Amino acid sequence: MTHKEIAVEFRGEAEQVAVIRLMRAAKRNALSDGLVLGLRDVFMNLPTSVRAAVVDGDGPHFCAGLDLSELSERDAAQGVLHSRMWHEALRQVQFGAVPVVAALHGAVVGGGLELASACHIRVADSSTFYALPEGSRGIFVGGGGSVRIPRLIGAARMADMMFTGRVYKAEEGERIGLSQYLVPEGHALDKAVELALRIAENAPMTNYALMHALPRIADQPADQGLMTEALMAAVAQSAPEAKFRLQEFLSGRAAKVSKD
Ligand code: 1HE
Repeated sequence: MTHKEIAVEFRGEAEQVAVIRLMRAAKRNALSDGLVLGLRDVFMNLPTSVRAAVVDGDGPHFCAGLDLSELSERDAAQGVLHSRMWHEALRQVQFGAVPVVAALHGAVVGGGLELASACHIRVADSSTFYALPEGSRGIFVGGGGSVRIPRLIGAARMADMMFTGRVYKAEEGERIGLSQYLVPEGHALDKAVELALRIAENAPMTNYALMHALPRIADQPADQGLMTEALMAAVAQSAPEAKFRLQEFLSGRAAKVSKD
């Protein structure tokens, strides 16, 4: 599946990592409807060789959010459908086939932050800044931001960003949980690919559990979460690959945990 504003390239000896890059730098990778649908299609049609993905943005900014030039004469019903289109596209990112690492730099704003927050890991370089300018544009988030962003930083911080136009710089973003990694300017893609290659080595059922069970367990009441955890743990450990990996450790052939 190809799209004129999305480049897809593969990394790793077995092409196990897909790098998916927004290619609309002249418009700061603003997400037009076509681009949102293109992202959905790319994530739905990744080759079976792919075990992890990276999302990147061409040019100095990751993504300027919704393409504001398209936000014109929508009525309420069209607005609902538009938001639901974003939800479906970003569902394919969060609950698609493989874990996704976002390589952030420059502006990660509005719908760009909604896209980043649908990814499983965020790596930011020091040029990154985060904002939710919806508040000052007279609109609300519509790409899943009100669900996903509070789970990263809390509803109070998200409300502050929208009430006051607060912009978080890269270091603050890492401190409050917008990114899990902070790297020097220009190094986000390399770090994201390194992490994706590492993720691609995991047993598929482990990655599946982290993508599909963990966020649902986190949303369940504790008692139900513990039951779901037990079921997921039993499924994961019964996979042949899990048995093989445990044997490798017990016979001294697998890497130990190391702090270096
Ligand atoms: C755009 C967009 C856009 C840039 N839609 N065209 N998002 C925002 O409110 C953020 C709006 N953008 C900005 O604040 C700035 O553009 C940036 C901080 C991201 C980058 O600044 P800069 O100086 O590098 O670029 P620029 O000169 O502002 O923009 C370059 C071009 O991109 C220019 O077009 P040109 O034809 O004059 O060259 C801009 O108009 C265009 N551009 N951002 C359309 N967002 C599911 S609901 C989600 C709701 C939201 O995401 S609301 C938040 C929208």
